[in-house]
Amino acid sequence: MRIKKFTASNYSIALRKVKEELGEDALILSTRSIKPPTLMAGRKEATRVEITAAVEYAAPVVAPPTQVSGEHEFTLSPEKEDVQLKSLIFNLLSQTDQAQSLGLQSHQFDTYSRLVENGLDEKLAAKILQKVLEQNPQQTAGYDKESVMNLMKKVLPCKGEIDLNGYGPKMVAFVGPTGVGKTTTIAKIAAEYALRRGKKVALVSLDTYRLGAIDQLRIYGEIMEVSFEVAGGKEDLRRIVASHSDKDLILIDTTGRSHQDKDYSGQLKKIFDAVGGVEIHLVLSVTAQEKLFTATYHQFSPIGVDRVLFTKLDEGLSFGSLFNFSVRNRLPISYFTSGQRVPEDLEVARPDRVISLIFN
Ligand SMILES: Nc1nc2c(ncn2[C@@H]2O[C@H](COP(=O)(O)OP(=O)(O)OP(=O)(O)O)[C@@H](O)[C@H]2O)c(=O)[nH]1
Ligand SMILES: [Mg+2]
Repeated sequence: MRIKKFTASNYSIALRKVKEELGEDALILSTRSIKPPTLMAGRKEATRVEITAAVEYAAPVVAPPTQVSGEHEFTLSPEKEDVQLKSLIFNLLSQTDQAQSLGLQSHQFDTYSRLVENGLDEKLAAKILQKVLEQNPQQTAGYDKESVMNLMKKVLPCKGEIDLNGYGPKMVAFVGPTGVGKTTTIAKIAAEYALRRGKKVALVSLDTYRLGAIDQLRIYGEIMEVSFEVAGGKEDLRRIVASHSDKDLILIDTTGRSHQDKDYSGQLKKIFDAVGGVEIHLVLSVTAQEKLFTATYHQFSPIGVDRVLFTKLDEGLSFGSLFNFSVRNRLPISYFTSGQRVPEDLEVARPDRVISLIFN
């Protein structure tokens, strides 16, 4: 095993040096940026990057090693190799926490960086790249991105639009934190089914908690000429559902609550259990942190969350969290919303869209 550090003004150049000297099979152990220590003669010195790479003895070494300033080479004696290497890798890992040490090859580094920069979990990104490599060990940089995109599309669960039962009303409830866009999204979905597809739709609000919340959905109902009802509890909901047995779709709005409100999902569960067969869509805004996605999912999981719906794509900055969350929890995505316009800013979730959000 030969290990060497390469420094350059940017990652592409450093990576090119790695490939030129250690070959395509070089293993990236770590990367880091090196900040200049001082301002030199009034001119700001540029930040440099350092890549530590390794290659097996047998791997093709394209050019003989040249000692360029800032590059250090060290070869380990075979006897001590294992112990020293493990300790070296351990140190590098604890210093840099770079997922390249998870076995990625140099030509995968660009794709890996892009995924991680866009919020994909480092371990998940490394796993995907490793899988791609396993499937096609001969691959080179040119094919890398495309294979990764294809694999990501395959693993991302999307269930598409609400599937009507065909018999009796399909009931769908939307739960989630405050202000993520539950009510607005319901109005968009109601418009899609009632106005565009000519289906019979009823709107029900369980949101008696917040002043004005009922009016918000009531007004949408009036504009669309769709029935609107308010349910104060499970008896109300049972009665309302029975009186709308002719409908194709009943959309149920709920009050947004903080993830810290542990009792809330228990209360909702009792209400939904009273009618049975309610499909639950967890509504999350992509502007929130991934930690909040997880906390909210735990909050509502006692009800039995069936789908996740992501709002405010138009305000999102990175979309890897959306992929991480859906893949980790195997929770299919139903819709995306990307603006405040009703009904325009609604789309059925497709893996292609997520992948392009992450890569572009
Ligand atoms: N930019 C953007 N804003 C949105 C989107 N969806 C909803 N909003 C806005 O987010 C705000 C809150 O929307 P609501 O539908 O009231 O959210 P909610 O989840 O019902 O809120 P609570 O009932 O208070 O929990 C409104 O100003 C909406 O117009 C979206 O996709 N993008
Ligand atoms: Mg609301």
